[in-house]
Amino acid sequence: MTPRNPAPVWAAALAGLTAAAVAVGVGQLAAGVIGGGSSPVVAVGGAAVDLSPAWLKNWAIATFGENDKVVLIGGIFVVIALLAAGFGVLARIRVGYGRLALLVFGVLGAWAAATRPDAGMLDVLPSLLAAWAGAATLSALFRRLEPAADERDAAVSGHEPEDDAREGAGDEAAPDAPPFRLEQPPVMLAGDRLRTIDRRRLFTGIATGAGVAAVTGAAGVWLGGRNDVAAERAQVAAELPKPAKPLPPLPAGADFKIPNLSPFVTPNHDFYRVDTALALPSVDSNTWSLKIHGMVDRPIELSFAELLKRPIVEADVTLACVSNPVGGPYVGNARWLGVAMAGVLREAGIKAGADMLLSTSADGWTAGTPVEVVMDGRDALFAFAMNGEPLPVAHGFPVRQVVPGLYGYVSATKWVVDVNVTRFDQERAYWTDRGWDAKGPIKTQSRIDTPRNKTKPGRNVVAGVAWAQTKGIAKVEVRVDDGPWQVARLAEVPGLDTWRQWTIEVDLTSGLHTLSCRATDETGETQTSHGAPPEPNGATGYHRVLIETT
Ligand SMILES: Nc1nc2c(c(=O)[nH]1)N[C@H]1C(S)=C(S)[C@@H](COP(=O)(O)O)O[C@H]1N2
Ligand SMILES: [Mo]
Repeated sequence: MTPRNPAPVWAAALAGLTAAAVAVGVGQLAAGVIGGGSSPVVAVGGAAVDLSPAWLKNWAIATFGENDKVVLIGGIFVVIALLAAGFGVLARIRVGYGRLALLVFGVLGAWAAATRPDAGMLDVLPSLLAAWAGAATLSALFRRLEPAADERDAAVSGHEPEDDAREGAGDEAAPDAPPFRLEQPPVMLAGDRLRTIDRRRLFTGIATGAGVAAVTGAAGVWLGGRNDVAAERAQVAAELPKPAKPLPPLPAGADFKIPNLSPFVTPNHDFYRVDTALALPSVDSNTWSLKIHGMVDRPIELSFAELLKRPIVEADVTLACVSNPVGGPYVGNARWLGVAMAGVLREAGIKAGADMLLSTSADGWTAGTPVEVVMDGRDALFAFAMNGEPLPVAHGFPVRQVVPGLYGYVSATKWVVDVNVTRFDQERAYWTDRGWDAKGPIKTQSRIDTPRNKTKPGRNVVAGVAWAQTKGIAKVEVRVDDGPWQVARLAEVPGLDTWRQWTIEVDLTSGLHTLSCRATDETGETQTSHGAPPEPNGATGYHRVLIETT
């Protein structure tokens, strides 16, 4: 179609970008004011996470690791920018088209926000307000792209009075605009294009838009930050209950303290994080509750205070992510405080035939855990503290599940609010619908932490960790190239549910060498040498590292 507005493409694209920036800023501000309501960008990102195919998600986790969310948000901004520039160019044909495109985008954002599992009624507002602000900005900027009134008269171009760009312009509407639509002969359009725009007016408009975007965006982020649960965490920290049977201190021999070897206890701030939450759920411990329902004799609802009045269990448990490749970083060990899941479930009374605990988080993520695993006596917990402090928000404040021996995706629900006692043949959990097995017992694994790439020839300390939660590690062996397997020295462990440090000294000649390790668990089973990717139920194979000695 022939552009009606004479503005050059670059100016129109800039106007579109500015409109989108204002839209994002206003959306952020609205989300901050509403509170808990996610910003349009986060809502769209969250929907993208849930709707994207499993292979794409797995690729993102494998490629970007814990930065996957940053990359996603960055990608969304790039897409928004490209679309917005396009909307601006579209608006040259008719400003109304550009506005309509922004509006459609806003409705999509509202839809994304409304269909988030933790959505409230108000969550559609930020996207709609954003679209409205973006459309208004686009109109205002396009008014500035029009030629000045005198030039317009001179060109006798029959500028149309109902042109969308002029709508609501008030002060800028041509006073003598004819109340009917003039047909524009093509020749006059050609004349239109010859007219130049007033760059000064355009740039002051864009600068104003950028200012509005920056101020609203920053205010929104600041307001959103006030919704965090730092105060509630501090309150929980002050009243952290004591375990009924405190664990003895960790054995001194649990940690070799070898440089570059993972410490036995992973500090909370170093603990790996894997979840689908783009914006961390802010769950207030004072209003949190946990519902146990479904195939039970007596449904239960527990407040945080009621949970903490139950016998408190302390347990050392190593969590592992099913997405962890062999040798990867998604494993961590902590000392947890929590309440035995089995006790709560026994009180509710699990009905015969139930074999699945479908737990749901505040943000709608789900995990399906076998009933028999949780009830078999292991330290399966509704945990509220990690290494002596309330759960960090990123790790599930106020309450998460911790189940020794199961990968996180089938057990470790953070921000848990609901447990439906049900059957595997009736319900499916989040990752089960995305190509991963319904049940995910952790596989025996071992990892070389040091050295990782370069070292000196001669005697070298090799060290790492190995894990076989609920079974325990009985042996770790290391070999250099195709040499004999040599048995490593094992650190002490407080129980069977944690990883175990190991170390060995080996002689390395100068040149390239491959170090491999393998673990044997206390049931006598050695991890398989068969290499398999994480999907669908956990990676297998020996960890190998290529070392250069110089
Ligand atoms: N609410 C919620 N809980 C969740 C997840 C999630 O995406 N959402 N991811 C699970 C997965 S896949 C793992 S491996 C563990 C990771 O726990 P961490 O982030 O505390 O290390 O949390 C589990 N709990
Ligand atoms: Mo995971």
